[in-house]
Amino acid sequence: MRTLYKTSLTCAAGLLVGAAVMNGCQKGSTLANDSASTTEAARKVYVAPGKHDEYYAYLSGGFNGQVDVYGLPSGRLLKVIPVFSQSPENGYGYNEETKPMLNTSFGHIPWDDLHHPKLSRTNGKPDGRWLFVNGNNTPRIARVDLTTFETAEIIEIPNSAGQHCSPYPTDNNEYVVAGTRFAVPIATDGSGIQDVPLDTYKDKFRASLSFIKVDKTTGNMDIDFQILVPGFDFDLANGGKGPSSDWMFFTSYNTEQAGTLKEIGASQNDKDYLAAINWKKAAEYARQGKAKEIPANYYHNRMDEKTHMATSTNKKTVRILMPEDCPGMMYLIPVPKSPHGVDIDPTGENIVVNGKLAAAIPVHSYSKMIKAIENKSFDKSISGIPVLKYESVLAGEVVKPGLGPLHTEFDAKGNAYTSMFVSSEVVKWNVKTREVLDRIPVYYSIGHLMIPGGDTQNPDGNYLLAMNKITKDRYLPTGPELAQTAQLIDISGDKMKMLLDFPTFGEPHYAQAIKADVVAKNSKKFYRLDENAHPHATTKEPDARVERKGNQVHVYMTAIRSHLAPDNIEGIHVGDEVYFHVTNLEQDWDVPHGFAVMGNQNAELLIMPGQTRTLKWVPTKSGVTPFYCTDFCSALHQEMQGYARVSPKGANTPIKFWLGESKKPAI
Ligand code: K7E
Ligand code: CUA
Repeated sequence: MRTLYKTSLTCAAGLLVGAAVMNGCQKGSTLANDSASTTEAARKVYVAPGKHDEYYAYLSGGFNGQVDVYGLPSGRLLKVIPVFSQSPENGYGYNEETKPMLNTSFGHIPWDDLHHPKLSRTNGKPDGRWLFVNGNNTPRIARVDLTTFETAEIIEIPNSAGQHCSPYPTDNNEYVVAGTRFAVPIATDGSGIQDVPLDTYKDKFRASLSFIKVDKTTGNMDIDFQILVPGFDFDLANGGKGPSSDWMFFTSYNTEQAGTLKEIGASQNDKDYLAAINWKKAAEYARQGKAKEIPANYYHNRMDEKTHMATSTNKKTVRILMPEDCPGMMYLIPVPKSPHGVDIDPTGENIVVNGKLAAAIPVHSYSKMIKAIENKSFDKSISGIPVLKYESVLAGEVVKPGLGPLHTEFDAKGNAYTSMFVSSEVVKWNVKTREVLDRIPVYYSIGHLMIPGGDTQNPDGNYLLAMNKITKDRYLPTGPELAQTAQLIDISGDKMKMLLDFPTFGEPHYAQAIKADVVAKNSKKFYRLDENAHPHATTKEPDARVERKGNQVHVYMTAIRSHLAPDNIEGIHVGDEVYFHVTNLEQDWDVPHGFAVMGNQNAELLIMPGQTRTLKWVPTKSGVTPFYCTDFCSALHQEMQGYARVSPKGANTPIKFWLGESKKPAI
C-alpha cells in the first residue's frame, strides 16, 4: 500500500490515495472480451504505416520539465520538447545559444516541474500558434513555438512561489494568467520574498495573481501587472468564455491560512473560495494609474528568430494592483472545501468547481454571479474583496458523481466529463440537468483528463484522454520506477468506450490536443542559410577557420554530409575556453548533424539544417581529442570525425587547422 504514495505530492489529491487502493487492485479493462469490440477499438486507434494521426497531443512532462508530443489516436510519441530542463539529446540548455533560456533570479535553473500546457487561442478556439506552459517550482511561464516545436520564451514570475494555477489564457490571449500556490511574505520594496518568522504566516504572507500580456503578432510575453491578494493557496484557474470572457476564475484552498500541517489546518472551513477577476477592469485600473510600480527582480529570456540565440533580460520592476483600491475587479465565491480544478463549459455560463473532498460537484452560474454582484448579495468582505453568497451564485450540484473529483472537460453536445481520483473513473454528466449519464473505470487514479478543445468554446473531440497517476500492472514491469499511463476513451457515442493504453513519461498532469492539420501545415522544415544571422555563423565551407582571442579559441566549423570543416585542429591548450560554432550547411528537411567532443563536461550539439550552434569545451588534459558527428546522417556518417590536439598549458603550439590534403595548414 505504501508504494501508492509515490504519486506526486504536488497533486493535493495524494491525500486521498488510500481509497484508490481498492481500484489499484482491480484487474482488467472495460474492453469486453469478445473479439468484436476489441477489433473495433483496434480499428479506431490504428494508424497505418506512413499515415498521420488526426491530432497532435501535447502532454506535460511534470517533473521532467518537458512537453511530450504524441499523435492521437495512435498514442505514438512524436517528440520531446525540452522547456525548463536541459536536454542532453539536443543540447538545449547546454549549448551557448540556449543556456540563457534557463536564467532566473536564482541563477541557471536546469529543471522544473511542468504541469499545464495551454494552446493559444483566437476567438476562444485553439489556433495552433503557441503552447504556453508553467514551471511550478521556480515560478516561470514558457511559450513554445509550434512552427518549430521549440521553446521560444521563458519569463520568471516574481512575488510568487509554486506557480501552479497557470498558464491560463483568455479567449484571444490578451492575457495568460499565473497564480501562486504558496503564499509568501512579499516585500514591496523589491527585496523579494522576506525573511520573517514562519509563525507570522497569517499576517505577512500574501499571494499574487499575475497577468501576462501576449503580443498578438509575435507572441512575446510581458508581465502587465500583478494583483496582490490574501494569502490563500491558489490552485487552478481558467478563463471565462463568450459571455464570461472578461473574467478569469481561480480556485483557492487553505483560506484558513494555516501555516503548518496544512493536511489538517487547510481543511477546517466548510467552504473555500473561487476568486473571480474581471481582467478587463483590472487592465483598465492598471492603465488609469491604480497600479503601483514596485521594485522586483526577475528574468525574461527570449530566443531571437534570426540569430537563434537567446537573450536574457534582468527586469527590475513590476506593477501591482491592490483589490481594495479597485472596486468591481474581484469577488470571492464560496465553494465546497479544498477545490482543485475550475472548468468553464463551452457556453461560458457554467463554472464547474471540482472539490476533491466534496461529495457533490457544485456548478456555479455566470449569469447568477453577475446578478448577485448587481444586487450586492454579499456575505462579508475579505481585504476589501466582497464574498458573494453561495446560494446566490449556485446553479446546482451534481449529486454523488464519484469520489475525489479533480478536473472536468466538455464535449460539443452539452456533456461534461469529470476525473475522479479516488474512485478511479471518468464520470459523464449533462451540464444542463447535472444528471450523471455514464461512468468508466480508468487504471489507476486519474488526475487530469483532456478532450481536444474540451476547455475552449469549441470542443471537437470524439476522444478523451485520461492521464493516470498510478500504473501498477498495466505494462511489463520495469523495476520500481514505472512509466505513467494514459488511456484513450471514445466519447463519440452515449457510452464511453476504452480504446487504448499508452505509456507516458515524467508525470503528465495536463495536456492539450489540436487537429493536426491546423499545426502541421506551418511546421518548419529547415532554417534558410541565407537568413542565418548568428554572429558566429559560417555559411560557406571556405570560411571555416580557427581564431585565438586570449585564452579563448573560436572554431568556426561547418558540417555537411559527410565531413566537418576543419577536421584537424592544433594549438589548443589545457584550460583554454574553446567554442565550437558549428553551422549545418544542409538545406533539406531532416538532415541534422550532431557534434560531440571526448571528455567534454557538456552535452552534444544537435544542429538543424541552416542553423548554428555553439559548444563550449574547456580541455582538462593534454593529448589528442577526437570529435565527431553523433547523428547518423549518411552512409559515411562514421567518417564524419576529426581531431583536436591539446597541448599543455603554456606550450607554444600555434593555431593550425585543415581539412583534407588539398588545404594546407592555414597558418
Ligand atoms: Cu490536477 Cu498540477 Cu492541474 Cu496534477 S494538477 S493532476
Ligand atoms: Cu553528420 Cu553524421
